[in-house]
Amino acid sequence: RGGTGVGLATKPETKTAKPGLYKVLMLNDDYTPMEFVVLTLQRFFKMSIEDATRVMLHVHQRGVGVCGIFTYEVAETKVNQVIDFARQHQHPLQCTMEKE
Ligand code: TYC
Repeated sequence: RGGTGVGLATKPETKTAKPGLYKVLMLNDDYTPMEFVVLTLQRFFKMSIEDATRVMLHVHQRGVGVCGIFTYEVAETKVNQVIDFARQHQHPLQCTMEKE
C-alpha cells in the first residue's frame, strides 16, 4: 500500500452471513370464511383491512398468495400462528413458507 513496498497485512473480513429470506404463503380452501382470512392477515401480518382484503381475494382467485417476506425464524413463527389460530376456530386454512 502507498507504494513503499511495505505491505500492510489486510485484516481478514469477518463475514456475517446474510439471513436467508422466506415468503409466507397463504393457501386457498373451500371452507374458511373470507372474513376470517382477512382478520388473520390483519392480526399476524399487520395489514390494513384494504391490503388484507386484496391479499385474501388474490388467494381466493389464484389459489396462493404472499403474506410477507421474513427471516426463517419469523416466517416459521407466522406460519405456526396462522395454523394454530385457524385450528382454534376449526377452519382448514393453511399457510406455508418457501425460500425467496
Ligand atoms: N375460498 C374461501 C371461500 O370461498 C375464502 C378463502 C380465501 C379461504 C383465502 C382461504 O386463504 C384463503 N370462503
